[in-house]
Amino acid sequence: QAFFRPILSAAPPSPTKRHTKISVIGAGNVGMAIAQTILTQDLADELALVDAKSDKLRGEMLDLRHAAAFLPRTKITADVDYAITAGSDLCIVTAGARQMPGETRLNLLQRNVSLYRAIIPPLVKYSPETILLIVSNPVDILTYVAWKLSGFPSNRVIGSGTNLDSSRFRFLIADHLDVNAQDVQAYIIGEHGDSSVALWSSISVGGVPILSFLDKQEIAYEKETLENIHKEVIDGAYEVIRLKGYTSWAIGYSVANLARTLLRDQRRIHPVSVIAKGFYGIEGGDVFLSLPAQLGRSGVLGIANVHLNNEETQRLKASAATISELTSQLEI
Ligand code: 6V0
Repeated sequence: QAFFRPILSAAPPSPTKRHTKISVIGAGNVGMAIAQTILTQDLADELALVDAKSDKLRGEMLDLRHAAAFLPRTKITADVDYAITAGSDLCIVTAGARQMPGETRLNLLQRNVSLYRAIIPPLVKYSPETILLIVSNPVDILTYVAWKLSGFPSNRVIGSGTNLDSSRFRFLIADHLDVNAQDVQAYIIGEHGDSSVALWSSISVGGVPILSFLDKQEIAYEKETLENIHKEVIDGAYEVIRLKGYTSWAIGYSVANLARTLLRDQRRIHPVSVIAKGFYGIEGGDVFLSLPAQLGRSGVLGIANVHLNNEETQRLKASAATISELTSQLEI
């Protein structure tokens, strides 16, 4: 006998109510931080996890399932077989090889390209309409690789890029001024890494443009102070890795935030890795790097035209050249 006696007059579920499915590839520190943030924020009806290590994967799945009594209802599945990802609205890829002692960045990159050859085609096969959100490092180049391997239009392949760097930046500015980081509008764009570009000229706090405010009030500030804050953003990841071995919580929140904007069609602007040719004077080959992009249910909707001063434009072009140089050496 069924636990519930069905009420025959109850209306069937509305065909317009969408079932949202997210897949996370790579159940390591970053993948699991993303998964748990997605669950607590009620962003999906179904969450599928894929990893190459079956025991670890099953352990993570059971551990999350055991929290069901405290979470919004989400179906959680896990398998080494990509069939489990079928029909995903969003696939988040965090799988990546770790750098071996003495290994060059290019060599690591080439190993990650081989890994992506095994990951991207089955994701595309099982979810031809999905949005790919790339997190593994070097994220800008791997987003390019994922775009090439998927054959998707570029608006459906996005790298988490400097969304995290920008959040670190907003935290540091907020801390400096003793305000709420959510009231600080500030972007880091370009490469997720050492050549990123801080857009000082467009920072505002509660709608007040900061640098012109300081100029008008004749409040002196050192350019060095600004450089140091940017340096702290770049060094932030290295410091966390030195102290705890990996980064996880901030990237987890940052990626879940992107998932919300994409799947709930929030049309918010995020600095994420997108195809950059033709924007902000970036020419040459196809290169992915972070620009302030408007995101929604169909992926990248457009690129915001934030004002860049001359120095910022030059730095962005140099960042594009750095990434382009590495991309051109790849065998995909
Ligand atoms: P991790 O804890 O080693 O997890 C990686 C996972 O990938 C492991 O569980 C592996 O078993 C799995 N994996 C390896 N190969 C495959 C495969 N072929 N198929 C499926 N799964 C596989 O690393 P961690 O989670 O700490 O980092 C993951 C990646 O995210 C790394 O490349 C980091 O550099 C990158 N990050 C990117 C950030 C960003 O802002 N874009 C931020 C933090 C980390």
